[in-house]
Amino acid sequence: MSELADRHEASGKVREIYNFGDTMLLVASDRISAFDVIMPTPIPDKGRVLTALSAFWFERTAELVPNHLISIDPTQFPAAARETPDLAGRAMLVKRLTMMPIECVVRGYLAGSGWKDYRDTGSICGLRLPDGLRESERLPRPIFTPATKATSGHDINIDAETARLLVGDDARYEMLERLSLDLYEHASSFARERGIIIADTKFEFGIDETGQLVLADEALTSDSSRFWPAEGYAPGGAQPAFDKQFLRDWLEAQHWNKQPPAPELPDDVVAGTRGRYTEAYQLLTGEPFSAYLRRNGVTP
Ligand code: Q0Z
Repeated sequence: MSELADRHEASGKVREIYNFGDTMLLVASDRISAFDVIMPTPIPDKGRVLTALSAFWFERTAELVPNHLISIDPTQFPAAARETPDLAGRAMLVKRLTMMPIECVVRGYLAGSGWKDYRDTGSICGLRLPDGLRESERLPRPIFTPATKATSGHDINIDAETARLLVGDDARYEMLERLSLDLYEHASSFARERGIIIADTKFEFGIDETGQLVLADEALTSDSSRFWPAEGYAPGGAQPAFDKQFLRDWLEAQHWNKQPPAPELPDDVVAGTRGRYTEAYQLLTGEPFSAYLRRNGVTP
């Protein structure tokens, strides 16, 4: 077994955590899920695009809130992680924090569970919204809609009172809300000018050794957010996902029953989906994804 495998700490659906004591390595794989099922075929560089986007946003938002990123440069990684070639560009060395027990979700548009809750109750997380809003409509202003990390499956929306109790400190809860709204405002306006609507996004925060709130996990990626192409945006129905719509459309046409195992993906679907991820990177950062790969020593 490799030195790295000995340090494995946790697995997400498409990511892994390795333990280095006060630091940890977050590794984004090329696995992709659709309709809540992991595909048997990876999307080359998908994990690198998501790591690149997180690193881009951490740099751009460092003036708003400190974040957990130490480095994506493998020469800065602990020895046990330095030599694993596939890690280049897809791994983040981060500071270990004490994580907050809520997911900090911000919604600027009415989609997903937010749309369903609004349609059924007129509210999301106890926040009353105007009547007559349509699916995917832009909200009068972005809203903070906390959720809890469900042990199995999807997050559970909670009201502010429940979230306050979980956080245990009103001032800290209000700081999480303010930071989340500020981050969303900054990132969504930046992205919108570049052709991407960030309909909603989920932040995770932790507390460092000095008691300060720190932005953690991945941030403002298409896995932690809904990215929609601004071109063709049309409220009144579901919007296509910037990254996964090509794959979803192909899967729908296969009449797959959405139970595992998913069908193997043909080369054109893999290439088309990879192209959506790299296009999102290029639109947001203004540089071709190949520049990120070269800068970070990723060799074919
Ligand atoms: C993030 C997750 C992943 C599985 C724990 N800086 C931090 N300090 C302490 N804990 C975390 C972080 Cl980012 C932490 N997760 C989410 C990520 C695989 C689960 F890559 N869990």
